[in-house]
Amino acid sequence: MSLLIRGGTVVTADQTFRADVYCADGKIKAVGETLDAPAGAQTVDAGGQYVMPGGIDPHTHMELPFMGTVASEDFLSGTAAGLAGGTTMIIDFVIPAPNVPLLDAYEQWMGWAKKACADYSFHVAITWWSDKVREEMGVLARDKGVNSFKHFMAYKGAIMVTDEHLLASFQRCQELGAIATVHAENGELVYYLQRELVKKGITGPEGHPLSRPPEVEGEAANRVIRIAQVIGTPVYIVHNSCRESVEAITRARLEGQRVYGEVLAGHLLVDDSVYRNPDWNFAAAHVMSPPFRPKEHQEVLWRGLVSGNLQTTATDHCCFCADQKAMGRNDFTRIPNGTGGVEDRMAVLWTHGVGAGRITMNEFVRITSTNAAQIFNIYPRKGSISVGADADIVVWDPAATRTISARTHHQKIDFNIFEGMNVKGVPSHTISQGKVVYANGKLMVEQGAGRCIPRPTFPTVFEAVKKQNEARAPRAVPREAAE
Ligand code: DUC
Ligand code: ZN
Ligand code: ZN
Repeated sequence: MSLLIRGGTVVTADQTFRADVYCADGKIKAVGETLDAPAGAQTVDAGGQYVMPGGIDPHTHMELPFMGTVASEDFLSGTAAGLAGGTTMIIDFVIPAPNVPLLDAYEQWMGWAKKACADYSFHVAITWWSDKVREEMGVLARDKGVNSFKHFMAYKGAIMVTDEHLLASFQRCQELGAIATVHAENGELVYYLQRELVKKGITGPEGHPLSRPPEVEGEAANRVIRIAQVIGTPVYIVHNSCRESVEAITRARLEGQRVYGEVLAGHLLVDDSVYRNPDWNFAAAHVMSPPFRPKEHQEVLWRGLVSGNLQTTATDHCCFCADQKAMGRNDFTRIPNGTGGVEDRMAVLWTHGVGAGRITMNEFVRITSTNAAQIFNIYPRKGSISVGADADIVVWDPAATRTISARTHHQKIDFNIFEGMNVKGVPSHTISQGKVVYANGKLMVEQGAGRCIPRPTFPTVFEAVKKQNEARAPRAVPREAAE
């Protein structure tokens, strides 16, 4: 099975050039100005279009059991929707309930993901702590290709970790050369504010953003950055939504700390007015954490991407339909948190990023694919158009348009936070492992074709951070030895 993508302009994180791309056996075999199609090869005409690395969404939650229900999008429908939008790989999360062994949860998620039609990988969440957790982190890192562990600083009484356990896990990450990722919101403050609001009779979705103001996110971001600094471990903060956390990341990066920041397509474009909509269902459909913010935060997020202080874009794709959201009809704290977006991220970012003149095409590739591949250590297998890379490619038609709608999207959710948005620039073809799986509006996916992509740990970066820390810290010498 071979494929020639002919006549397009290749756009990567650092170059734009005219080239054909030849793929066989799931890999890119040649990139050159005029390539001949071998006998039997399928051809895709990319004339007038851009040929880019397929998108990587580093933050999704397919079929997640959460807040008393299960996310409606499964691994097959979710990866298919991603492919329809030009995303060829997701990194999802194994989230063990407290006291559940990490490896049991990992196997459970692996079982669910077997039906995926595009490649995937897993971060694993640390929701409790014991010697066994410590040991299983090692097994996951060494034998299962897990190089990132997630920590929820919110969701008290459920999956939130204490600072004590966060610290223990960060130390273990440092030993293993695995990256610590964090949902940064102060869970105690959220819990306190939720109770206060409900006491005052504020029980509708308008209470959601009031219970999670930017200060709650900023405090947690600052705290976790300092914890990571003291432990001497790199840290990746997911879904930064506001000025406060972007400032914390920027400050730390200026100090030379290895801190990475992700932003969601939704936070760049949807603002908090949605929670004041008189239609309860509409407002509840937007309940996710962190919440959508007042408009002024959006420009800060865009600037974060342009300056490089934020490196990746994601969706936190975690779908709940109206009947599930209704669980919180009388109490906003019980509305399942989550929205969709895996299908729309690329088009929305192209339109409002490249189309609006905020970012270049190369920056688009960086923030939708290459940076995630580099940070999570799967580059250049993913995130590049180069010989030897996986043939995960999107052929992007910059002139084509689409109006986003829940009526026409492929996502398994009855709502779309970008409803009615006109996007200019959409995929004409998506290629996964060298096969055309989406062409001009038609999906041709194969259940189970997706593979779990191992991500090796990166101890050398960690050695550098450790040395840098030792050089900076005052020498810890016992008093007698110093005398
Ligand atoms: N936020 C959400 O909105 N949903 C899933 C988990 C999260 O952190
Ligand atoms: Zn989160
Ligand atoms: Zn999430």
